[in-house]
Amino acid sequence: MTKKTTSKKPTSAALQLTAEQLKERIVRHLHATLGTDVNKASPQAWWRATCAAVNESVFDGLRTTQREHYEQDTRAVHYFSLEYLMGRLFSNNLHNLGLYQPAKQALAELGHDIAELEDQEEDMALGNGGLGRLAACFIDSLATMNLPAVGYGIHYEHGLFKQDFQAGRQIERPDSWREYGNPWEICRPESVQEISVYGYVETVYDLQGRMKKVWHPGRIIKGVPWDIPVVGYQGSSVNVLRLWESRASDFFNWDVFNSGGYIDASRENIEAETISKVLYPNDETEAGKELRLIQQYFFCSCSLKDIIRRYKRAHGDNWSKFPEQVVIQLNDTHPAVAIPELMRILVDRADMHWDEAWGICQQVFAYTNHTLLPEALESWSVRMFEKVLPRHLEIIYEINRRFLLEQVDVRWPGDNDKKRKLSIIEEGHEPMVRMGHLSVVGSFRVNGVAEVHSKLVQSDLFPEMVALWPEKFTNVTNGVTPRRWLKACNPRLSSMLDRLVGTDWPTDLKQLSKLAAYANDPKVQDDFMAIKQQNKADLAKVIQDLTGVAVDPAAIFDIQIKRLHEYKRQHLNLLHILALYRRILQNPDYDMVPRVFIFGAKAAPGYKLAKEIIYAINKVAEKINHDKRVKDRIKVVFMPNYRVTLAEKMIPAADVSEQISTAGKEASGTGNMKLALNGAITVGTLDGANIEIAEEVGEDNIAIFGLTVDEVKALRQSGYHSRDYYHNNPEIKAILDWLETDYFTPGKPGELAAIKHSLLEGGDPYLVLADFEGYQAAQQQIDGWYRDKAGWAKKAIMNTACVGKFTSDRSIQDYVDRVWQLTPCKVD
Ligand code: TH1
Repeated sequence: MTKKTTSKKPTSAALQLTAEQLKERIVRHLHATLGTDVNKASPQAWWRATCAAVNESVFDGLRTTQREHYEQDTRAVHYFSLEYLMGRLFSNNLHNLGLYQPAKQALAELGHDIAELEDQEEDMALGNGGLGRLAACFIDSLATMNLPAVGYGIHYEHGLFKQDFQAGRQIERPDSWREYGNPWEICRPESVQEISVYGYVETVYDLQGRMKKVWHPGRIIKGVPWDIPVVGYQGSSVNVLRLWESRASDFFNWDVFNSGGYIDASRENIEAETISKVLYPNDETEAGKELRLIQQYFFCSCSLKDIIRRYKRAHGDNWSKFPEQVVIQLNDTHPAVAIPELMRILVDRADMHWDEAWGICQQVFAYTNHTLLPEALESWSVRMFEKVLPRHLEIIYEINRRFLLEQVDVRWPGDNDKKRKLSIIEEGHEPMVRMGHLSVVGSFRVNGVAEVHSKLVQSDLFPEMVALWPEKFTNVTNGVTPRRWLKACNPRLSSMLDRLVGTDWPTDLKQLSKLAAYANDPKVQDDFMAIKQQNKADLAKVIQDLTGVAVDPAAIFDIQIKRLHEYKRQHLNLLHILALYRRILQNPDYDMVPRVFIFGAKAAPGYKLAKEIIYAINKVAEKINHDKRVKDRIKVVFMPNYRVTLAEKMIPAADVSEQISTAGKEASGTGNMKLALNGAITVGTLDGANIEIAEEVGEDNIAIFGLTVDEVKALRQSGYHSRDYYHNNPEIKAILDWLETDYFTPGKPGELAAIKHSLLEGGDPYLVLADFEGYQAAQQQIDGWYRDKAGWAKKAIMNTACVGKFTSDRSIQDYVDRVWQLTPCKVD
């Protein structure tokens, strides 16, 4: 059981605001903040004036919360993440403040549609996918549960690229989310930090003859903090997301500037500003680029200094309480350089003994692993590390030396294989720093993000570390915030739930289980499916607008939304679509429930095959959508520029949720939770959190298929030959051969051949062909289920009813209990 840490009753003054008062505020800001007038204000100005009106309440909450945390001198969690995928904040903040309805009314009375104003906001897309969106859900839950927390990250000038399709191919355009300023952020010049990079280390001796290391940096960079208030649900705390922007240090440039080096000075400016210029667009691939390491170090160093400044304000130079007050959660290994940085600050700057400093570090850091994919496991060449952070490399060597001597050699005396495997430094032609190893050694807790994933982290990734420190390892299954992913994005279903299970579900999602009692009730079934139908009609309009394709809301809406990656197997989905299409061509009366296959996915700009898969889906879509013989039984649409805002429109309209990764590859998934919560039925493998979703909803309410983790391992061990499936299954053979013809790309045969080649010559690394048969059977099952209207409604209702476990409030409570040991701090 999770303890309840949220307040039930609205407490904030904001909640008592009337539409009339809001109107006054909006018009006042239109005049005083925007410098315009009701008669000539643009929708953009109206939106900004409304944001300013809302901010009066937000800032109230922020001040109160910060005062309370200061006075209570609370222990706080500091979430370190290179990514925060926030999406829009307008309706989120209104909902959480209980101001959505009053604002809607106020704007209507002023002649404006709130939905139109919502569209004025750019998505804040400072993340790639699941990992960044998880961080956003977590800070929402932290504020809602009144837990003292600060999110730290980078204030990227350009978030994730925007995606267009040109002749079916992905084109990237830069994202400029704050080109004209962002109403939610506050610059805090008073909290600027300076950080160093490059240079060399000098060994000196003090008067007592003690050796000291002095780092002479080659470059100093300024970090400017931008605070984004994070509004808890129903007038609870307002926490902060603090994002650092890099600037050239004034101090460093003046002498160059004054000696006539204007150009040199501006080059240094440009280089310094490059650090926070753009988010790396790779999801789960590590590129090893110097700028990425500097980004990581920049935000970790700024954030640590910020934490220490705040700690010293309360405790002076007495470090003994530091581990009681501060816990730092590392969102994957991306911020792992914070570990040697804290050591440097304590040992070099605060003159602390190594052992004492290391004792503090090991009580402060906790590490979340989000992936087992080898290409995502970060390692930095020692050479580059030494160039960028020479002192930190020395510190890592010392951490490693002591670890190998005091832990590994004590446990496995003289075992050099163990030392080689466990060393933070990977030896070889190009020696590397392994950030995963560093994170485990430097943290007091390590968690995976779903039960099966946490088991694999322990058995496959770090088995020896588990032998050394079994109590370090734990699991925290991911979750999503029901405020954004049900209440705000699906208002129709939300009102129905309010009526049936009461209004506590947004902060107590297990309340949804009361819905199960109605699963067989014909009236509830009709209402539930009528809402789904309306949401589908809304999405159909969006599809028409964005792609020009007309789709029928009566068809099954089958949705796969996630980053494009071979392991997520969008191409398995494509092969099944091709199989259906071929069956229709071979048998014009082929009986199937009409289905709309809807994709949303961005490919990393340098990921060739991912881009080929997008192209193939677009070309196949074009052909099928125009083929009269299909008689609208299949439509295929690829939504351009998939992002949080589009997800909010797609998820409430989904009948079927595609979660079809190769077992063992998707650490958790979180889209799977959002879709099930909104009444979609999962077609999925026994991978990541799908396994736990299946446990919750029961096998009647989910279509599971495919190899299990153990079967995948066994098949690989016995030797997987994808060609056997090609030769033994005529449907597979026909489909793959089809892709090589010019059927989908007239006059250009071979344009879609990359998929076939990766599955055959490439050896099919993600076992697409091995799972094809099971997948098509699961899809057949879905088709059968959908024909029974009442039966389908029951399954859909059961999905919503049974996924209460997957609220991010439960994840956060698990972190509190298993990792952070925090107590809520009530704010009135
Ligand atoms: C994702 C995982 O793939 C996904 O399964 C999980 O639900 C999500 O994290 C949240 O835990 C990851 N995203 C990234 C992004 C980068 C590197 C590693 C991962 S793992 C850049």
